Amino acid sequence: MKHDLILTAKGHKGTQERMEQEFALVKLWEAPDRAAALTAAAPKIRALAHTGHTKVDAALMDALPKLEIIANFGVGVDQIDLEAAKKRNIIVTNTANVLNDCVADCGIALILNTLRKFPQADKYLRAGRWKTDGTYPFTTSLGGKTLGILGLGRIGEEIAARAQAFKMTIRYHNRHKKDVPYAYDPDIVTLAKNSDVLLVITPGGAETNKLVTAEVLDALGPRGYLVNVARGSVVDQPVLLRYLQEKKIAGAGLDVYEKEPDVPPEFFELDNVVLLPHMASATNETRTAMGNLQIENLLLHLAGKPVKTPVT
Ligand code: NAP
Ligand code: 8YV
Repeated sequence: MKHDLILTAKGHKGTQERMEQEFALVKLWEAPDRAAALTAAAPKIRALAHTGHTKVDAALMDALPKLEIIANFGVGVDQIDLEAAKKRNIIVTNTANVLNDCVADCGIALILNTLRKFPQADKYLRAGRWKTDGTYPFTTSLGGKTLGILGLGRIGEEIAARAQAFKMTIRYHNRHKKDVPYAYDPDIVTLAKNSDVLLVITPGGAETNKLVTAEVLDALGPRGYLVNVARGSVVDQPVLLRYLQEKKIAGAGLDVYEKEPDVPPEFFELDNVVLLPHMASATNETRTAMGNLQIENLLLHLAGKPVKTPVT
């Protein structure tokens, strides 16, 4: 007999197809009356699969009193009320590690594209300006520059490994110093002061809300670059926009924003920013691996076994 599973939103196609085979699936987003669908499902639902960036809050957990596990599609769980889950003894799992390589690749691509301005140069050529205006203006090299990583965790360490191949020097700041061969800065302003590129890859949520302030960007300075592959919430976005407009920092590369998918159109007018639509883990291989891990965690728990990637 198939286990019951509630899925909160439409997500990765292959993962949903597998879920349809493995479970008796309740598709919450398709229900014309969400509250009625929850009431109908509540007596049988022990497991919930979440995808996307909508909230999984205490009210949703209370609507499903038999809930034992929330399995997230993604490593970041800032949209899930972890305190509320803990109080109700609900296990939360994420998709840690299987996306490290792709997200790290994206971080490096943003560093490369932001400093070298390849997307802007591509636009320049397509607009016929090579012929009319001559060669594209010189850009900035990576080799010999210092990369400051804010959040040297699983993904941060992969970014550090790759950046060294580009002959960058690595520094970092975490709340806790690690046993790694990189210089540690005790606070973010010092890290920014010591870096040519400041790359953010912490979790999102209340604890990291607007860690990157005007003071941090001042420390980075007019020759410094900001790259954010973490969450939009970690950076003070209106301040960042103003600093880019006023050229108080040299440039930025962004994969994440404060209110996705809304990106303030003022960013589109700037030549010193490279913008991606939150796609760091979005390859066929990695999204399939994320879905498989999400399902593995659900099946393990429902078979009475320990899950593979719990959020602690
Ligand atoms: P992780 O292994 O838990 O690493 C997070 C790092 O951030 C840790 O080293 C942690 O060290 C540090 N950190 C946490 N809070 C901090 C704070 N207040 N100040 C300074 N450092 C802090 O997580 P991960 O697997 O590398 O993933 C990191 C995040 O990347 C995810 O949570 C997610 O938000 C984001 N992400 C984005 C994408 C995307 O598509 N753009 C994809 C995947 C992940 P301490 O605990 O010592 O502070
Ligand atoms: C995905 C992510 O965009 O893992 C994360 O934290 O941000 C990305 O991998 C997202 O989780 C898909 O819902």
